[in-house]
Amino acid sequence: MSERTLVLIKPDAVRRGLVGEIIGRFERKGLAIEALALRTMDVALADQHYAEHVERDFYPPLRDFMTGGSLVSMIVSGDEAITVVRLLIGATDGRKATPGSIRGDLSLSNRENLVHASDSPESAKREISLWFPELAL
Ligand code: 3AN
Repeated sequence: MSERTLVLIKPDAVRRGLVGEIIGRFERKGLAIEALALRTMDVALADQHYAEHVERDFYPPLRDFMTGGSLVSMIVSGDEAITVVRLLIGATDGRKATPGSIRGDLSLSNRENLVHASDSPESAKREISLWFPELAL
């Protein structure tokens, strides 16, 4: 039943000093941190990570934002972790995300929305192998 998911605590969250707040929510839920790194995303990794978005109008500003500062990459695990983490972070647009979720409580933006998390088992597998190739299964 235990699943692994790839979580990024985005540069806006690092700049705002929200890393501990966000990790704390995952820990208090009962999820486990299997791997964690502070790093930056270069353009090549951004193009791979966001492969489904690279042709979209919104991609250049998204890429600039995601490559513009340190972020925290993590593998988070636990029972149904992929779904549970998506529920904890809330809807993509922080203005519409439900209060109680990370974005609903802490973000007022569709782009600067603090956290990324894999949206399916296929995405989790692909993203873990991109960010933590040494830990891919
Ligand atoms: P999530 O992080 O909720 O999985 P994705 O991966 O679909 O959302 O989108 C990643 C980022 O791409 C969003 N945070 C947002 O900045 C941007 N984005 C996605 N879809 C749109 C859209 N339709 N219009 C504008 N920006 C978008």
